[in-house]
Amino acid sequence: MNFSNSNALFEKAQKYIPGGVNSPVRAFKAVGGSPVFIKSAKGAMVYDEDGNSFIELINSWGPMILGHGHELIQKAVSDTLQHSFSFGAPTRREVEIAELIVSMVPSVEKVRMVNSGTEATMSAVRVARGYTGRSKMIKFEGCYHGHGDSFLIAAGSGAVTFGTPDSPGVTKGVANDTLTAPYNNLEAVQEIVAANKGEIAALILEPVVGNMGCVLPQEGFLEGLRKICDQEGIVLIFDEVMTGFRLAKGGAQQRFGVMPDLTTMGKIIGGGMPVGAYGGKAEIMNCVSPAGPVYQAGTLSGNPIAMAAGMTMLTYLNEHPEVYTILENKGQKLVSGFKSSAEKLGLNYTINQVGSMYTQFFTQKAVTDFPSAKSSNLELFGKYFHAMLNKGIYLGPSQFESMFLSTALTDEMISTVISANEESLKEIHNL
Ligand code: HOZ
Repeated sequence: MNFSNSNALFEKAQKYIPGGVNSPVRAFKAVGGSPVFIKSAKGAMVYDEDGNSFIELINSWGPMILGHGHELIQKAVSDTLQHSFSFGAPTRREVEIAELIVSMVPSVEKVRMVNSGTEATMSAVRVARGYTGRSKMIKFEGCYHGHGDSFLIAAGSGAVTFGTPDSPGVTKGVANDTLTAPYNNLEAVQEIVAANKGEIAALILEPVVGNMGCVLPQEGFLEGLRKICDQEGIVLIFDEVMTGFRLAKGGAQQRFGVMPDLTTMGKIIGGGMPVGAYGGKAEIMNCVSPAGPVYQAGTLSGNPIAMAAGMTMLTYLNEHPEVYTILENKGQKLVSGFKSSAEKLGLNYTINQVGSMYTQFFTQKAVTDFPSAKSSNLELFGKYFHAMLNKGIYLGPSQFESMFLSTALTDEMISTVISANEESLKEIHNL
């Protein structure tokens, strides 16, 4: 494949943009080589600046659950454009989307719209602190909750592959208030809570992790956390930026039947536009200004164009619950194809999958937490990534990411991906 236009753009980009990209994972540092510059996308296909086309499995890291350029969302956006772009004043659609979110996400009674998942998590923790009058927070090693200062401690996603999980610029004071526990380890959480009795405001986690690759909660883990939080008066926050509206209409909380106090949302909620949200129990959300004293605001929050895209996306998902069965089947079909190939080739890599999220880890260990995710052979992953790219399959350019499938991925495309995977495995293992 020829990538000369992408390479030239990257060369120029590095002159004007730090590292040549507006979000680190895109730079391909974790897999080597130079990033592909995307020109357009439709359905499950993306097209680059050199005229190459790819079946893609990241869907903008989650939002495009119905595939790219969905007609209904395009129409909603273009109709709304006729009425101008931003008012900085309340609109009817903000009320409608809030009502819809409350009806879809089981634990959410009130919701505030923001502009990204990062804003949502920063705000949710602030509210938890305001509500409890406590300062400390527990997060899990390898979970990523955006780039707010207090979350960049043992963070997953791009922060892992750049080898600086504790980012310079985060003060010791902030870092001291973030306590970290190993994922899927209830005992460790109990110990931290006991050692910091009465001081912990919030416990935040990805109920299914997407940011150390896809890692599932073990039986009883979420329930155990709920119990600890109830006993200790800690606000339990599920970061459902990735899992929300993806693993079920009501997200991971619906799928696993465990209710958090607060939920952070993003990605699908904006239909591809920059949107985030946080919501939860009315008693806690009533602390948010102007109802309460915890300040949080935004000129572009509830932006009409973004709300139109999000409302159309959520309405579609709400009215078409079969989407989740379709996605479940696609996920299972793809992963069982991968597993048969591995068996045929005498390989034994761990594949974690739940619904339309999956990661193939280049390790034989069961991946249940950050150390096991990090036992993956990253050099091999880089080779695999490029082998797949050259066969027209665009994956997330890091071992520590989940793939996200869309309804636009056809059975024929799934077969193509399975064959490309088998060929790529042969290639990287000289089989
Ligand atoms: N941090 C995102 C994935 N976990 C990547 C966002 C992007 O580069 O678009």
